[in-house]
Amino acid sequence: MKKDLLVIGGGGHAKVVIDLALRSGVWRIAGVLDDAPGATGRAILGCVVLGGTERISDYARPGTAFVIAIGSNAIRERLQTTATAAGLVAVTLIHPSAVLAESVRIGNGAVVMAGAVINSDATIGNGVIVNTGAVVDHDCHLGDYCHLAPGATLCGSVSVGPRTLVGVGASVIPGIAIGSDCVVGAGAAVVSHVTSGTRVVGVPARRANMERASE
Ligand code: JB2
Repeated sequence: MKKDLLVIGGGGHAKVVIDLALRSGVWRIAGVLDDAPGATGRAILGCVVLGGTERISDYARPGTAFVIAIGSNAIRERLQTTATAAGLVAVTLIHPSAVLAESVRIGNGAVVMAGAVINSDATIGNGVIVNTGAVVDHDCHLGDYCHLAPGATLCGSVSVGPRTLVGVGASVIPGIAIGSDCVVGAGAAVVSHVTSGTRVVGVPARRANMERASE
């Protein structure tokens, strides 16, 4: 029998997460919660937005499975922390076409999208997004609520701090440490360590203004 899954967030990322959950054959979408004005009653891939997160206790009992389907690392962290504190259980979703080595350890509420590859002894934190076609090589560590955007590549033994975004198509050479709350710009080639709270762009990647952060 399929199990109920509550999806929190109702934008573009939610479409991908809902497809992933349904594809597993394990989950039935119990509903979507989204705080956007006017979202209630809308359907996303046939799944109805029940209301906003302020009404989470109306829709979920302790033990209810949920996933945060929002790309913003900070919002995903806040909502996963709140829902977990309320007794809900964050589930991890892995697309059947993703390839994960047996020794990979992966946290609660993480999602691994189609075509991603995660190699031996990599550790993936809670609430992480390993997006479509991203590569995480051996011994990498992704801190909680990171987002590895589509096509990003981490070579071996790279560490990425909590809430850091590695942008679409970016590459990171082996052994690099990227701090927390960083942004690595789209297509960047990271060849030296990145201090927490900074944004780097370009080839080779250099420090830039945080205000222009984007995937
Ligand atoms: O506090 C919140 C909240 N803040 C934003 N609570 C709840 N329940 N929902 C919240 N949201 C909702 O997240 C917004 O109402 C909106 O429905 C959704 C964000 O949608 P958007 O399509 O703007 O972004 P996304 O997070 O679904 O997707 C982004 O990240 C993905 C990883 C996009 O950049 C995608 O292109 C990207 N693939």
